[in-house]
Amino acid sequence: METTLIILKPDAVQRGLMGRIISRFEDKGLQIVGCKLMQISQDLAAQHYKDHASKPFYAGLVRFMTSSPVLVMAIRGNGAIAICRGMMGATFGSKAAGGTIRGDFGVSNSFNLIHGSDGPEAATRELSLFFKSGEVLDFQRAGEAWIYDMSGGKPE
Ligand code: IDP
Ligand code: MG
Repeated sequence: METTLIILKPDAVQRGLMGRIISRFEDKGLQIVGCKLMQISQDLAAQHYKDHASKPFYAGLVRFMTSSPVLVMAIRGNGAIAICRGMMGATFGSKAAGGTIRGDFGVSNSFNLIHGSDGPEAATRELSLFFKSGEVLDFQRAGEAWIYDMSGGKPE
């Protein structure tokens, strides 16, 4: 099972889209194992987006991400990282396909509603930036046996 970091960005929170976006992940069968509303500090934004520090959009991105509260989630599932990236859609709202979160809920290229880790290394790094130990929980869901076929001993 993989765990990925998802951030519902300030535009998603301000536009009242949290519930509808969370529902998509729950409907898919992914498990929310960590969740909190928080205001991202300058320092945390800089650490989170350090790979983008030299990009022309970096200053605006940090301003946006620190401007208003965000909802951060740890989301778990078999292949959760790639599944969440697919559900998010392309980076730019103007280009994201219908059926994706960015495609269905926004048109802006910089206010694009959601962040998701782009690989296992990023997921580990980003989860540790946003969640302290003990804030990401291990628990069994009542309906787990109907989410995955476990007859082969691993989730299919
Ligand atoms: P991703 O969020 O789809 O992984 P990245 O390329 O990692 O996309 O960029 C991080 C974030 O920076 C994007 O989600 C978006 O908010 C912002 N961003 C990326 N490229 C641009 C741009 O060309 N103009 C404005 N904002 C951008
Ligand atoms: Mg990225």
